[in-house]
Amino acid sequence: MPNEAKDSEKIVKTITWSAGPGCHGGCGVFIHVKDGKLQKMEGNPDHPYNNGRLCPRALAIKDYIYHPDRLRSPLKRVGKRGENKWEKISWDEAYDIIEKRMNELREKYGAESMIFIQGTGRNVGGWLLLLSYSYGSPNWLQGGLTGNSCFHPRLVSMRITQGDYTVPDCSQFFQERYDHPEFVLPQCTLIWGQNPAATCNDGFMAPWIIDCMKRGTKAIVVDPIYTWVASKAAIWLQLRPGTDGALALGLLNVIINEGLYDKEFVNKWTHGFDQLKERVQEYPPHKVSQITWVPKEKIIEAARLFATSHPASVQWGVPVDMAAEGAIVCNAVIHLWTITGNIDVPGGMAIARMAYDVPPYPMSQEAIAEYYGDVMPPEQMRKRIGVDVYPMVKEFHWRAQADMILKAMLTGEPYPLKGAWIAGNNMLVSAANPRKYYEALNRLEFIVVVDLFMNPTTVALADIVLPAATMAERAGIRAWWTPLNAMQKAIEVPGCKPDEEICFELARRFNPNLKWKSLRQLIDDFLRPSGLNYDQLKEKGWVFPPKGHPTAPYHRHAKGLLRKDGKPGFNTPTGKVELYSTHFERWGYDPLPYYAEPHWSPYSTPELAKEYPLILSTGRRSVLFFHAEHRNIKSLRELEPHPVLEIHPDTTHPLGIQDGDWVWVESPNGRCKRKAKYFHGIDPRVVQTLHGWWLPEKRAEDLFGLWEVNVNQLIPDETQAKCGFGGGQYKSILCKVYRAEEGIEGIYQKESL
Ligand SMILES: Nc1nc2c(c(=O)[nH]1)N[C@H]1C(S)=C(S)[C@@H](COP(=O)(O)OP(=O)(O)OC[C@H]3O[C@@H](n4cnc5c(=O)[nH]c(N)nc54)[C@H](O)[C@@H]3O)O[C@H]1N2
Ligand SMILES: Nc1nc2c(c(=O)[nH]1)N[C@H]1C(S)=C(S)[C@@H](COP(=O)(O)OP(=O)(O)OC[C@H]3O[C@@H](n4cnc5c(=O)[nH]c(N)nc54)[C@H](O)[C@@H]3O)O[C@H]1N2
Ligand SMILES: [Mo]
Repeated sequence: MPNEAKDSEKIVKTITWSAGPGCHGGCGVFIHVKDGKLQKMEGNPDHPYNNGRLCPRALAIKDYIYHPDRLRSPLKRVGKRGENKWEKISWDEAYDIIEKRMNELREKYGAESMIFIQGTGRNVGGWLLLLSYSYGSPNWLQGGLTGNSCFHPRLVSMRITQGDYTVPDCSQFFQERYDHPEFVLPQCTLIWGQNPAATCNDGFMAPWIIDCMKRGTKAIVVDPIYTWVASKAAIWLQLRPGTDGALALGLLNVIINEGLYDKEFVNKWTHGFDQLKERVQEYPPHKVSQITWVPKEKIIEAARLFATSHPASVQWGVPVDMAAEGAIVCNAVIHLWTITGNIDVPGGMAIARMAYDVPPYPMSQEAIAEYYGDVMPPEQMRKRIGVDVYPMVKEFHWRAQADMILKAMLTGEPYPLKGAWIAGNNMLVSAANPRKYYEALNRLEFIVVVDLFMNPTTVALADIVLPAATMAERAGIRAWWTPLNAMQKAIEVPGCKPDEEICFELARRFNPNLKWKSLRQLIDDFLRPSGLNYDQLKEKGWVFPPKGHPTAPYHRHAKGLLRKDGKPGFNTPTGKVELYSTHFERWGYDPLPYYAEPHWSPYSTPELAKEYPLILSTGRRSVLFFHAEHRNIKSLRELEPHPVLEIHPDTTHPLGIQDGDWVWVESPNGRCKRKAKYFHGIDPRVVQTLHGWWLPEKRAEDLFGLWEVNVNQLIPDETQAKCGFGGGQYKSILCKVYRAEEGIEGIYQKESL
């Protein structure tokens, strides 16, 4: 019957976020459903975020959702940890066990003994916050990331120096995008340690940069690798990994000494220019060239192009955070766009606030107090690990400090930790020094892991595993900058539940006085500032804040739209962008930017460099994988079946290594296997490899070959910056490379498909 067939088919309009593509993005999509099953997902051409485009991971979503290995029932461990022996249990049973065990921990050791660990910015963190606060623990964090070295150094540095977060303006604040009359095309974009061909990071769709370049924006690329975008750039600055701070100070030196800065903006809206001018004299181009290996002439040329282009912007990536003293490097880069007058102007660095101030989850101490203030008493909040050591953690952040959590698990200081909830974080793959995490987490009495597949972390550590849902199985909202979107549920996969349902159910059990009686009530409450409820938003799909709204661009500092007191200026103590940071001064830190060498380098540890002569940068993203995800999706894996090491032929020849040979890559911290891949676009003194490798095709009992392929074993932990933000040495360590006698047994063979 044609009608019946039609009734069983539908097209659901939603956006992507989290499991499936895995990413931070918010691409508009149509999900085609037949008989309750997803048939395909395609880009929505009207959605202003992606305008119809999708990445290979989004296009492979059907293989992900209906993967035969997907978890479809809660599991209780019955063997020893790591033995991979499980019993299927019902959701009610799982909730009861969790409630009982976590209540025991709370009574015996205090709620703070339980830590709540998320991975990167998926649609998980906010729900974890709800759960941890309802249970009574302030120890919510992104696990394994030494120095919180992703996004948060940039986020916190921007809040401290300029009072707000900024992003390159690529017309993303308007439905009409590039055609909007107020938008101005950037003349130049400095693409700093970001690879737009592979990654969309932090609520920003990287192809927007390419859109602008196609329309005439010139690019300056700061990258040790000759990437696709470097090949299209006006200038490519091939720096030594980890020397970003020196390069930023060198560029500032040229711009200031040649008088190329925006004098009017600097005079009116910045604080401490004279002190900055004095500081950058320590970084003349010839000295910066020695540090960074970038020719002096190129530094000068880039500084001139950036400063004389109006408007101009900076699209930066995670290597900046991961430099030694990452937060300080962030400050130096912020000063580049500040002194050239590019803040809050069309085509420059647009101030990005959550659309309508609707948070995906509260992202400041004030917002947390507003939403959860009556959930957790202040004396409990003060137990958050890190607040008494790092003023930036106390005043400008809301999570526990990751390195101190690791230490606490191992030493019991400042107090013992006894349990962990891990959601959306394959820690044994993604953490720095994972063997230490393995030892530390194994000491905990009770661990719940919420994930979609078995992986090294679930097998090695979980006592209870809960099967999570993909983006297609979830309803909710998303406002990571703009627009404000409704997410709609298209399908259900029996046995799986979304993080929000799991966390809400347990939050209710741990705190019967929770002010929201249902998830819908909570979402409607979060949506309040927009004047819409969920049903109304769903009807519209997405909405932009209107012109003149404090969360819409431009020139808000001049109009008094940024500060709570309504005065013109930026949301900082001086009301200006602080080139000389009054907060840093108050905390006893250097208020001006400076350069610090990587933890290990040919210059900071010359003795070590004799044995480990190569510089290793890890974790350049592949468009096919999201961190440790997607190695089990055949259509993606067959395009990149093996973990490779990008290495210059001049480096391999003396070592007797040929293209395609298996090699060991080793640092003082550990070693892993890689397949050598000749690459001429890299300095012969540098090698690079992807992180995130584990081998789903291998035995779970062997943790899926984890200790053979995980490059994070080479990376030291506790290299955090002085202020606690930045310094994870993922992008610049020392290593040596030598032939491996054997490859990896049982590794995926493209030919055997
Ligand atoms: N497909 C995909 N997308 C992702 C992710 C993923 O795993 N897969 N991960 C997401 C997450 S959490 C993040 S943080 C972002 C990260 O994405 P990005 O911020 O783009 O960071 P990376 O891909 O690590 O590195 C970007 C570029 O920096 C270069 N680089 C390496 N070392 C250095 C250095 O020391 N200095 C400089 N200036 N450049 C360097 C690399 O060669 C690379 O081309 O991507 C997000 N998006
Ligand atoms: N060597 C090296 N290591 C790095 C980096 C690097 O550049 N180099 N980058 C670091 C950075 S920037 C980051 S942000 C971290 C990221 O590290 P993580 O965020 O820990 O990333 P994954 O290791 O992929 O773990 C994600 C897990 O979450 C599950 N998952 C996905 N979506 C959902 C969901 O919606 N709900 C739940 N419950 N689970 C979900 C996936 O199946 C997967 O097992 O890695 C860091 N590690
Ligand atoms: Mo990240």
